[in-house]
Amino acid sequence: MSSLNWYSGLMAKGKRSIKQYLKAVQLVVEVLEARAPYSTCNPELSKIVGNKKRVIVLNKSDLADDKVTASWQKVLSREGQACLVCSSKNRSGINELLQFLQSYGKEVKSSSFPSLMVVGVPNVGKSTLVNQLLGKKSAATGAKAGITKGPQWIKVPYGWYILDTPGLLPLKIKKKENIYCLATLGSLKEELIDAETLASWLIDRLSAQGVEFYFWQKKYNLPQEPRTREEVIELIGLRRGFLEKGSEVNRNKTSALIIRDFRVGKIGSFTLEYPV
Ligand SMILES: Nc1nc2c(ncn2[C@@H]2O[C@H](COP(=O)(O)OP(=O)(O)OP(=O)(O)O)[C@@H](O)[C@H]2O)c(=O)[nH]1
Ligand SMILES: [Mg+2]
Repeated sequence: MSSLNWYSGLMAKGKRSIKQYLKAVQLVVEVLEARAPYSTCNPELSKIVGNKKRVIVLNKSDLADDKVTASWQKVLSREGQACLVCSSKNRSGINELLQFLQSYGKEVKSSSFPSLMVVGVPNVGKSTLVNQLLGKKSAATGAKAGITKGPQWIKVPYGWYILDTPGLLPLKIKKKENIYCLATLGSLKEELIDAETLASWLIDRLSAQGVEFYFWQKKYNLPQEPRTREEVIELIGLRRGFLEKGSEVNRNKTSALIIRDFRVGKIGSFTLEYPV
């Protein structure tokens, strides 16, 4: 996708800095979004990490379908790979991660304190997770991609040093499907995909997973049941009073609302990708 090109310089720099710090750490915590573990897994990161000990964290589990998350955990834990399920919002799974650090810390042979690096694509909750491990706010967080600008070292209890890193996207994302998942979850800059195109894709995606048009009526308190995805946007816009001159619905603004609502779980706990 050509509009991703301007990102490349930034991402190449991030990749180099991760490569450089990797030598100094004994563990990599790879954060994936529980709602789309496939799209939020950056194969380039996995390649850089190589044989270094790694633990996968399926974060934002509070926003995902629990059953599907459990299946993902099973699949990702194959072949001895550690995989934990966390919500950095409600702290679930954080104690398990701390226990893992405590016990793995004893195994690590290091001249000083052991250290780990938190990696992942933008907006999956890396900095929020670091703050939860720390028990207080220390890493900057935010609801859009690119909040962490440079690597930052933070010391947590249990003797570990933690390096929080900026989100890193693959330089090339081939499948439209992966790009749309990343955009829906806020891992891409908003300008990259037009809001209406993305919201329409999301409505279709949820329909394919059994979310009927009646669901939208109930969720947004619409006066009638939409019959098409266009009507979903139209009726939500009308309901919210997102009107332009001439009383036409501002579809762009309405679409942006739908995406935002999905992103923070206001629409419900839906996983976008299932393990195969
Ligand atoms: N519901 C929910 N929201 C979360 C969770 N973890 C993080 N968030 C929210 O997701 C947004 C992004 O969190 P960050 O911690 O800044 O994400 P990041 O991966 O550090 O992002 P970059 O630094 O931009 O790569 C923030 O609005 C957080 O409050 C979680 O487990 N559940
Ligand atoms: Mg961050």
